[in-house]
Amino acid sequence: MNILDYLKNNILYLDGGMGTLLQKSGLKPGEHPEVWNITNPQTIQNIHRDYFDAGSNVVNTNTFGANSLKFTDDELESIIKSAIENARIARDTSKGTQEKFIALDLGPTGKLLKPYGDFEFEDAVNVFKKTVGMGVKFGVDLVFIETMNDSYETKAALLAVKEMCDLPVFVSNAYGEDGKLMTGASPEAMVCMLEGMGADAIGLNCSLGPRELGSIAEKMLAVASVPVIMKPNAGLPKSVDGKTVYDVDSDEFADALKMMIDKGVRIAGGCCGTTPEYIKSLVDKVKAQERFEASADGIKVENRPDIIWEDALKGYKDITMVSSYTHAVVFDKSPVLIGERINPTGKKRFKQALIEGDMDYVLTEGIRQQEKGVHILDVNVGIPDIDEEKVLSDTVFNLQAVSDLPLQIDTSNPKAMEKALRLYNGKAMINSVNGKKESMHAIFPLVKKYGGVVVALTLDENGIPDTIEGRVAIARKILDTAKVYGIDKKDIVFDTLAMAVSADKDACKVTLGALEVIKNELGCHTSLGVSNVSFGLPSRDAINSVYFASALERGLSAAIMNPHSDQMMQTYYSYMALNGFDENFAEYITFMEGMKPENKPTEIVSGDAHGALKNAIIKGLKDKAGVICDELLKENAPLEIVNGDIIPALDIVGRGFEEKTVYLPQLLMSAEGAKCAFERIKEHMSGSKLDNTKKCTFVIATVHGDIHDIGKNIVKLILENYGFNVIDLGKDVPPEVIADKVAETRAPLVGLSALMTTTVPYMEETIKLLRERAPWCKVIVGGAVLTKEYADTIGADMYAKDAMEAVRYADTING
Ligand code: B1M
Repeated sequence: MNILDYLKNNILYLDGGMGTLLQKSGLKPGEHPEVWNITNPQTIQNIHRDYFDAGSNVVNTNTFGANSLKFTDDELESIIKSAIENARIARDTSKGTQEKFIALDLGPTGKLLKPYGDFEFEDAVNVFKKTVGMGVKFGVDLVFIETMNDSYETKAALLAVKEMCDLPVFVSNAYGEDGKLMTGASPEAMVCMLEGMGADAIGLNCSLGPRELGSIAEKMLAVASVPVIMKPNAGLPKSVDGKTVYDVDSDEFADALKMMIDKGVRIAGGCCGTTPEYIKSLVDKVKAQERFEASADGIKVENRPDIIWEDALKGYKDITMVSSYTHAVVFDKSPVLIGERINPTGKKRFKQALIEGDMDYVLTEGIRQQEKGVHILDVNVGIPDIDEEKVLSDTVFNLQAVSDLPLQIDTSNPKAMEKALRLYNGKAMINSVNGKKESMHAIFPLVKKYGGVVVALTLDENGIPDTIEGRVAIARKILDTAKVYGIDKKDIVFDTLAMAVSADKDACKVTLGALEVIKNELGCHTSLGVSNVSFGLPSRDAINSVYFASALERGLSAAIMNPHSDQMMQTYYSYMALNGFDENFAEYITFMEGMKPENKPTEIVSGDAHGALKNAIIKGLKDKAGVICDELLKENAPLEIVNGDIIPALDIVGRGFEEKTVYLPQLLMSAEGAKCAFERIKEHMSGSKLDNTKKCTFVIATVHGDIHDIGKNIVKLILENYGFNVIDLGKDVPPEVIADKVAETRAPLVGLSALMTTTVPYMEETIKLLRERAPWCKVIVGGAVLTKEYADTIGADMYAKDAMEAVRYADTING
């Protein structure tokens, strides 16, 4: 039986932890568990069989880390072949009588994708494709993508599966305590993107216990039309006598998970710390659930989970939503604002920026619109003689690094559209399709493959109808054709085309009339490029804002508009307040207060270069950070820029990260911005030593486990400028490497940097080792997490708050 057919009437039980059991069987730290498929097949078969015997319907092959980054092609092929064979033997020899399926397990590559890391998106797709191709060759029933904590890598994996086979595919992510993925995605954003791309089931696994993951699963249940998966850990890990133990036993685990099954979870199993005992307990409890329960009027009614869940499968959610790498934007009753400013039409400076490749100019336009309160950014880079495929995908790629808003990809070039959709990290709005056959046949396959909400223009081969009926008829035709491509009505938003009213006095009536019919009779969402209505007229904002209000009253769902127009924004906030979407008029009041001249935020002007540098770092505009830093260096001392601008900007981002208003991708982009500024400072200082005496050797490193090296690099630069011979061992440096180097060079000075509470213990370990192996050396420690008191506790000779303190102390040792 196909697993998806089985799911229609049944709850599906997964297996539990594999790593935990392998460790018990002797797997050593650092050893690849996947190799055990070949070297210890019996052990792997026994684990799979125990899960099948416990009642699991699905076991995941022991291929979590089986990919071409870790293994050669030949090794990979034999690992995957034996992994599937082991699962098959277990299935054939299990005494369990339930339906049984084998899933090819696909875990993360362990690399961070660009722009946050150095791994190309397409390289990630290819790595996954290789594993999937082999899995398909040796025969599995489905593919199970799991434990991904980055939405972008998840997309790469799902795309790879879709491009390699037609097998069912389940996707499960690892959420943190904040209810988000490491790179910031909310559960709703993940459902939005993955459902759009055609995942057959979506859920969460690992990281936390069943109770902690419950609230995240509920968020998924509220928006997912496909079955929701839950595969938690056996609670939270604790270290007891040097061993990792989990704090939730099988009984408690099963109770908590059964409660979630009652709420709608349809696919359940376990992750780290869980064993066949946990799965058995879960299966027994759900199956033992009383078949009859008292109803409100005292009559016993049948309560069979398998039947209840047939209803749940009909749990189609008619929700139109798009997403970015962090969140989903839902088309609901309150209107969605789509910023129109990333568009060269009629903008000389913008065109020039596109031609010159001035990406920061384009990105700034996006950031400014986000600050004005739009929910989605339209991205159009179409000018003649430009390589639109490249420029559009570069813009989409870079915009995602500085803004977390969903994007509306706006091009009439299907190739450029596909390239941009492919590397978009979420479910985009697609602008646009129209009623022409050619357009529908070019765009709908893209919507189906990559997911998206497509803007459908009510025009076709015969042009734009000048009647309401004509435009609605095209809308019907578009809906019918979309259905043939398997595209749901909820993923189409109709644009009934705002025409210049100066050229046709009835333009407004027809557009808004068609909009109303489409909204009320076809039950579809609508969108309008409102500003078009005033083309050719003076004081365009006046017409635009009244038109906008009329459209909203007739049911407009989304407006493509200029958020820098105060009149348009006033209309929006007034509409929100008048229609009960703005509790206590809070947003309205904030907006109106902000409009008073005395309360307008000071724009960062070129004269205020310090503010501009901070802003560029905070926003992650690295090229800009470099250019402004160059400007500042003309009149400011390098260390003043470091201490007065760069560090405070990073502190602001760091605070945001702590308060969960900034996510790792943004943190990374800010770090890049800071590094760019720092590079300029370095260049500026090269050749202009502050002290020309030759001084002693100074070994410097960021300690083991810590990759924060901006501070360490600053200290290094200043030390070099004061004449020290600095040997930089880099970041994440193990204690032995540092001790070896100091012993080898007989350096009298060592500098250690650490930025995290979790890595300071390695600093202590390093100092201990230095005391044994290089007792002559003096150790200076620094880094935001340290204090003088702590430095004393771990046995350092000196705590330096900043680079200059390090230099001053080092000078005393140099003699
Ligand atoms: Co992360 N990070 N980060 N981070 N990061 C912090 C440190 C954090 C405080 C942010 C926060 O939550 N508020 C937090 C640590 C929390 C804690 O330990 N309690 C944190 C975290 C949690 C993480 C990750 C775990 C996030 C994640 O993956 N979920 C991850 C860690 C990965 C790892 O290390 N294993 C991570 C990653 C990153 C980025 C890669 C994105 C990036 C680093 C890029 C890089 O360095 N190449 C980054 C950044 C930029 C920061 C913040 C925002 C800024 C750090 C910085 O560069 N400051 C930081 C928050 C903050 O500090 N406000 C944060 C500027 C720098 C010049 O200052 O290094 O203190 P600092 O150096 C100063 C002085 O301290 C002194 O002189 C320098 C100049 O004045 N000094 C010395 C430093 N070393 C010295 C040595 C000396 C003498 C003086 O003698 C030898």
